[in-house]
Amino acid sequence: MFSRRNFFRGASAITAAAAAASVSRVAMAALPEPVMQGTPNTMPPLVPTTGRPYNPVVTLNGWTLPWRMNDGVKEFHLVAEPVVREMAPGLKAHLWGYNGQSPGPTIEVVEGDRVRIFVTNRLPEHTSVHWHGQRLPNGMDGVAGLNQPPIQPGKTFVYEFVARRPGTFMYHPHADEMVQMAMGMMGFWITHPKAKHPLIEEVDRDFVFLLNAYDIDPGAYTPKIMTMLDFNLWSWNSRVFPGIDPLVVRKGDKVRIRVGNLTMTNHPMHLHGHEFTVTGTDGGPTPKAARWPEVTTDVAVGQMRQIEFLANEEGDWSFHCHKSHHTMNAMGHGVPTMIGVDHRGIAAKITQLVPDYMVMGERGMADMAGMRMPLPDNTAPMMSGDGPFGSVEMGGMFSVVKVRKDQKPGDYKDPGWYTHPKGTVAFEWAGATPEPARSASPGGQTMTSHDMPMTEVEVQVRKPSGHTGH
Ligand SMILES: [Cu+2]
Repeated sequence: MFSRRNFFRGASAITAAAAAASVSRVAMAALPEPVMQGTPNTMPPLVPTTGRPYNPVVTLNGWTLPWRMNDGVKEFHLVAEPVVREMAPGLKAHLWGYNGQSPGPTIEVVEGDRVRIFVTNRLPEHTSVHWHGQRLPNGMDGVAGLNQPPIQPGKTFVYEFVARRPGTFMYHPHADEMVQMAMGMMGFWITHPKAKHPLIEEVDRDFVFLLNAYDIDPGAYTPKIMTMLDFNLWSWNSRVFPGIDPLVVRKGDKVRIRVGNLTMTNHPMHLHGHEFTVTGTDGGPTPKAARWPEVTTDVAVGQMRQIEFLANEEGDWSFHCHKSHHTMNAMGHGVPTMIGVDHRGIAAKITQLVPDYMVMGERGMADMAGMRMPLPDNTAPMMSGDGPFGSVEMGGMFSVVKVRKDQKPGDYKDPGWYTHPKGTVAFEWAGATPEPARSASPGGQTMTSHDMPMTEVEVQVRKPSGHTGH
């Protein structure tokens, strides 16, 4: 149905043969050949050629791990290893991941499947894999020291269990996890229902990605692993805007987006142009009576949410984290608010002494997006992304849901920018501009004031420079 070669940008390292391979007697005792991925591009859905059928997901800037069937058992081979992940064009990070990328590949199985996962450790320290949300034997839960000895460098461990309940899950280490998750070790897991499920809708498009965050100094390549709150790269599947692919859908499609949060803070995920419902979590499908329409849903730390909507409004619709610091890249921090401070004249004088001097933020920060500042090598601009009307002034956790009526079923190719019908774009008013009405009241009068200063105090808005806690 899908042509792997011309479907998406770039070539896939996946060999279809690996997915379809059945196991010979000789190979039965051997490890499945690990399948590696060389590109951060969004790969086409991996339509199953063995095992029970299902409607596969699309991993944003990621891929699904092929498997082999071995006497009715689905066998996967994960390789934990250092990787170089392109987080956006021009920004490469030295991360730890699985099978060539961070995050690791998505694992897709069917409810009731017996699954065997070989995990080879090519990291410089021990690791383990926890299968977040799964019902499984306690000894397969992957907490090093508690459920199993750690997997030492160079060793391979085997995990085996039955995927008992359908849903949206993830995997990550439970060994030196502060370091290993800060370095990008994580992956998505989907268990598809084995038959029509009363609470699981069939959808036309099913996207998945993990929320993750890194602290990489501009010009550096390796994340700082001690950071608890003050990350400077807020990413989806270790990509930052404008490096995150659009979510391309056909008008009228039923769309599901599954999101898991492996950062250290919550992310209110916000979709423009459509309402959605949360149809499930890592705890399973949400009962119908407990669903309500939303346009933003918070994904707390360690949680997963699956949202669904009918894509019936054409256009290019923003989809992003609603924390505004999470939709910008490195350099968005430590800059004082200078709005309202008039630098005119001063900059010209300083420029005579320091030719590269630049005044930032006296009219807001939007100028930043248009500036071609001399950036250190290997840095994503703070706000960027060229849209059809100029810079989008975004970074980090931001992408676009592109709804098109002429997109073919199953086609994920980027259709380019939306062509707005005539008369449907906000435009500049050319007529007279009378004074707008303003409130005449100086403030609420519900209570009389007490102990207020005798003279009026006017405050300037300035963000605190120590910006922890966001
Ligand atoms: Cu966020």
